[in-house]
Amino acid sequence: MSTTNKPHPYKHPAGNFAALTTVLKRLSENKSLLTATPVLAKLNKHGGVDCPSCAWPDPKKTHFAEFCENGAKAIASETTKIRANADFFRKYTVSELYKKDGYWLEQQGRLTEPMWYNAATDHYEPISWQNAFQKIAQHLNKLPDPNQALFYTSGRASNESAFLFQLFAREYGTNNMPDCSNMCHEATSVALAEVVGVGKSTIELEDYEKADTIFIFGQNPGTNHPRMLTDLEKANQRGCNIIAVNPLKEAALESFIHPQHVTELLLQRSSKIATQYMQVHIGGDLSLIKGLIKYVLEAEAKQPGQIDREFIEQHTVGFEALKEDIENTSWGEILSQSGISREEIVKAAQTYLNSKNTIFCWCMGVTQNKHAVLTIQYLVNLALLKGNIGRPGAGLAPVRGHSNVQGNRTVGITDNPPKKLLEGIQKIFGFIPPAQKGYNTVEAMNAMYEGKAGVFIGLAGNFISATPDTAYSEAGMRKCDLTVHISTKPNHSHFVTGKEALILPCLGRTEIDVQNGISQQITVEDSNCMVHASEGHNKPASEHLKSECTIIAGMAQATLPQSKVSWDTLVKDYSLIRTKIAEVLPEFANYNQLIQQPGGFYLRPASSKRVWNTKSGKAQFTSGALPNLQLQPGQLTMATIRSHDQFNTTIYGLEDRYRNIHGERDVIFMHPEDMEQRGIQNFDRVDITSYAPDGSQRKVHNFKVVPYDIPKGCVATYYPEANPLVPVSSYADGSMTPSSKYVVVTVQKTLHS
Ligand SMILES: Nc1nc2c(c(=O)[nH]1)N[C@H]1C(S)=C(S)[C@@H](COP(=O)(O)OP(=O)(O)OC[C@H]3O[C@@H](n4cnc5c(=O)[nH]c(N)nc54)[C@H](O)[C@@H]3O)O[C@H]1N2
Ligand SMILES: Nc1nc2c(c(=O)[nH]1)N[C@H]1C(S)=C(S)[C@@H](COP(=O)(O)OP(=O)(O)OC[C@H]3O[C@@H](n4cnc5c(=O)[nH]c(N)nc54)[C@H](O)[C@@H]3O)O[C@H]1N2
Ligand code: SF4
Ligand SMILES: [Mo]
Repeated sequence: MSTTNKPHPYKHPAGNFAALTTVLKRLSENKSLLTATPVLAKLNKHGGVDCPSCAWPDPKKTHFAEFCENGAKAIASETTKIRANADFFRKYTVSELYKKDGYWLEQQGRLTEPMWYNAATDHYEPISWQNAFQKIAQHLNKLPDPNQALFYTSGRASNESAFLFQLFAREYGTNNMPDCSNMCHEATSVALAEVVGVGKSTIELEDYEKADTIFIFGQNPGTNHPRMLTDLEKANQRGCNIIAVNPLKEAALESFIHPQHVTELLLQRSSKIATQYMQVHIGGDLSLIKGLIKYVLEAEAKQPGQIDREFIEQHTVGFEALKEDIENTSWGEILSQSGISREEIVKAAQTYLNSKNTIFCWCMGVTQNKHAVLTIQYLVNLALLKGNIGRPGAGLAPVRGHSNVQGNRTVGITDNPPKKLLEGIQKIFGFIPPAQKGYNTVEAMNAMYEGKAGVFIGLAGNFISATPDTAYSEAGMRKCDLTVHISTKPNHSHFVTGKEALILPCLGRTEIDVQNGISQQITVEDSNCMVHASEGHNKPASEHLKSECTIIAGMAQATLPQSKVSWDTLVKDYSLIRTKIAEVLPEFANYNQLIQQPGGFYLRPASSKRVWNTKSGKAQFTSGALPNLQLQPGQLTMATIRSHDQFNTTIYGLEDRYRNIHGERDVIFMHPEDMEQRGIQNFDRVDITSYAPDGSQRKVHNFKVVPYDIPKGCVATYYPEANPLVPVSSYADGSMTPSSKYVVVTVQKTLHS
């Protein structure tokens, strides 16, 4: 290894005092100490606000401070005192704002009133709510085909607003409902639906207390689900094995000091997290899992009784085909594709064999990959071998991202609606919803680019920065006649306008939402299928804001004067929306009563009861060949990842503490030997070229090289800065999840003229 290009790993345990000082810094930058503190005091507690950041579940018994550093950053950001008001939009042209980065935009504060883009002046100008709704109605009613409209949703939206949004889209006549889930856990939803019947976690939070082994594939919980560290810390302390599978050494998967535990802090007493860390090659998880299964089957052949034969016989199909597939997969292929030694694989497989109850967690490192669906199905194979689904302390745990991404899908945000949803809508609302599949995110991007989409409406989210292939995404958006964004803060998508554009500012989750004189609750579903209420108490950022629900009702009423939906009645009392959800989807029976109990209620998926709603009526073992991951000489595989100071495309700050990055985001993490081979020194600047499956190339410039503990041949960059490199044509087979964690690239030193 080079002596000059040594990685500089973060030497401290995660959490620690730094978490506290960062929170104070963000509160002060947003001038939100007074507005955020009361929210934080009740965050994730009954009667308070559900954290709008990630989807990690709340414990049944909540503590004094039930939030983490990144939850606090989200609250500081939403409760900011700074305003992006009409003066702000008068000051800057849209062309100027287009050039600003995500960090700058985030610092401009909360939106305050509806704005319309005037192409003649290149400025956004105030518009009344009524005129905004009329413009949307005119554009939608002008389209020759309702399938030329796109209704995008991000997982920030509540069950209530998501339900109304899909109702509006379907009554208008389309299933074009791309959502952030398409770029996120869609591969999970598709994979699990096929093999266990439902695309959701089969475990509850308490199961972490009963597991003997927890696998964590492709997830960085210290940043993205920080309260998970508390559960992992406890698990480790009682002797549970924690096996992390991640190409990057992530500091927070190694050790942790709970920032809210005074003794831990004062004594600097850190806890270990991972008991085994496998630095898999990017894209190599499938081969690694095949290796684990191979060892398990070899051990079983030598000494029968180690796998759960009874479970396999009673509950599954496809075991013999899997056995044959594994026999035909050589150790050579497994070791070379995974980049993990046989000893390491055997160690992990032996741990698995020795443990009674195992939980399998996974996140974006697994889902954002061309062979993601098959990889997840192999994780299920591994679980099924020992009957690790549907009993305490064991199960499948896809860890969701956005706080209500799971709920949005449950209440009907999907381009591919199930029959029972359509039947329910028809029965309860008396119109025939369209049955034809709509566009997912990649299909929506293509439709825009090909000029087949006239109107884009985004309920939360930041489509342009979140989608792959930024230049392509922007070119498509600009071809629309009208683009509409329902948002809380300015983001890049607002400044990539259609011929006309609107920004409709809405209440955030922390704010009081009074309808008909009564403060309303909204509901969300967390990663473990618990549905609970959230209620804001802060004064709205501006008197002109409307709630998401009333904005959707306003658009619907203007567009569909003959609507069968009593929009006015529903948005005066959100409990009536919940009643309608329960009428359409019977699993929500007693919805309004159940959310009044602390913690809410559990939408138990059938798979957790070993009821398999699959084609065969059984859990399904899957078999499939390893992909060809052979690269051309000089090429590397690149994953695009999140820093500690961002929530998706919202950039709170420029630090990535656990990876020792400060004050910038255009960086590329590289193995020192890969640097040396290319004559690259620490912190040199490089251009990165990506290679799409169709042969096209994309380029970004001037990224700073940081030596890092990452396998040779692998590099990592931040999302969304590296999104211009992610080809729209590269996505997961079966789910069309963009391959944001598997981009083929080369790097060249930037030539300065
Ligand atoms: N603070 C904060 N919290 C968040 C978010 C945020 O942006 N900020 N985003 C939310 C959302 S929407 C989501 S979906 C989640 C995302 O949560 P994560 O999935 O944890 O996020 P990422 O940073 O995208 O990637 C996770 C990990 O995948 C690893 N990885 C990359 N390629 C591979 C691979 O081929 N195999 C394996 N095994 N690992 C790989 C990376 O090294 C990284 O540690 O977090 C949610 N929570
Ligand atoms: N290269 C690459 N691309 C990726 C990923 C990756 O790992 N790599 N990850 C993908 C994943 S997992 C996801 S989930 C997507 C995220 O994609 P999106 O969900 O589209 O993006 P966000 O950045 O979460 O959207 C943030 C915006 O939502 C608005 N907002 C915030 N709170 C509220 C609210 O309460 N109501 C309303 N109406 N608006 C609000 C704000 O204006 C903010 O700018 O990105 C995907 N893109
Ligand atoms: S773990 Fe996620 S949901 Fe919980 S407080 Fe932190 S960011 Fe919010
Ligand atoms: Mo996500």
